[in-house]
Amino acid sequence: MSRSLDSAPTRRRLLGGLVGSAALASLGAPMRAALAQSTIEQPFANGRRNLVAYPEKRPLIVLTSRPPQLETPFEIFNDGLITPNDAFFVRYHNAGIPTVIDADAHRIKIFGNAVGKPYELSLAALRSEFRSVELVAVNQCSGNSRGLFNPRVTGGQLANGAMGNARWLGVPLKDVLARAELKSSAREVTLNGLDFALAGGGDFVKSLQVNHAMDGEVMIAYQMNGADIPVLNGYPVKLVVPGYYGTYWVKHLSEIEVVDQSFEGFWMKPAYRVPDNDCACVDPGTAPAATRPIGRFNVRSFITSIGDGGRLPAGADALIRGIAFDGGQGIREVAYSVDGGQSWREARLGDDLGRYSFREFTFGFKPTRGSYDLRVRAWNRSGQSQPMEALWQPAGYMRNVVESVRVTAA
Ligand SMILES: Nc1nc2c(c(=O)[nH]1)N[C@H]1C(S)=C(S)[C@@H](COP(=O)(O)O)O[C@H]1N2
Ligand SMILES: [Mo]
Repeated sequence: MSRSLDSAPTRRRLLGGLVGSAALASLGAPMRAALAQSTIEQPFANGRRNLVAYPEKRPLIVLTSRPPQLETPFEIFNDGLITPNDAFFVRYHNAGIPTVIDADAHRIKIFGNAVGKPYELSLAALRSEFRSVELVAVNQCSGNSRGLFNPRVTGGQLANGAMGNARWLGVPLKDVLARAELKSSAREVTLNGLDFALAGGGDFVKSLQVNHAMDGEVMIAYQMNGADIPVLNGYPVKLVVPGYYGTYWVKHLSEIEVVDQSFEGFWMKPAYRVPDNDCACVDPGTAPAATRPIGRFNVRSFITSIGDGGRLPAGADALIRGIAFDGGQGIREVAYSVDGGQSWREARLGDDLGRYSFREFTFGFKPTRGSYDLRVRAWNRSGQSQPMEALWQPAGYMRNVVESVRVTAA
């Protein structure tokens, strides 16, 4: 089965003009009006951003239009623990994104010098010849919150919306690799998708250590929240690497090459590396002595029910809600403070959708008139937590400081 973005039932097609400046002409009057009128103020980097509805998406914050890079407006995280497909953020590196995807014709090639039996896998075979698994997991861009770095760093000036939590259905990568009969020399598994570089930078190819690729959790997903994966999020199949930064979650997956040496393509080195020390950080303005590929998420927590500058009624009980997550240990505790971190109490945790999922927390308090500095801080099951002061690194990755939400009760 193939699907179409312009809702014709046979093929999935991204509007030809989507990624160019000609795009706006093809977006139609309502969308042009939305572009003209709908903006959002971010608290950094010449804060005004456009909200535009791309195919299969509701209006999202535009970072770049070619290729599309879209951020989820933060209020949406208060609607529920699962991020809707049409609100999920979009990140691409290269302008050569696929505009027509025929799922029937799509093949995933499994090959390489460390494979005994190379083969090509159709989606029909992926769905019918392998056991499927389901998992709720957060995808988060390495550069989520980069725009909040101080001192500032170059790169997409994101607020906190380059993340999302979805229920993924797919097949363990391990089973797909096993059919190719890996040789004992297998060292890394490289992953490539249909998109390509139009100028510089090189094709976006990522790599995992073979034991990670074979851990049984890394998955080739063909559904997201019970539906086809939106084209902009990787239709018809994307790699899901639970607990790891989004850079490994290769979209439109089409080539899996198993190799007997270390893969050092541009997007593994020099891109997407962090200081090779415990905090993955350096003194502001300095460069790390050594780096390693970025890995698992650190611990984060966010208040979602009210934002910085928000108002609460004085003298009434306020229920504050938020989300916490980590790289896969699972959240053990969330503490909250209403006085800027001087005193802390324990928040209530909500439903557990699995250790890779957002975890809800709530707490109540009754403000009198005045201002409050709300903070939340999470711990995972191995005792890792969030720093009280922001850490810094030159690429602007892995921000996880305890954030401050200043509200007024009146
Ligand atoms: N094919 C392809 N896959 C990709 C990328 C890309 O540029 N091309 N970017 C990666 C990065 S850095 C991120 S953060 C995630 C974002 O996933 P999403 O666009 O579905 O939210 O996709 C990853 N997979
Ligand atoms: Mo990313």
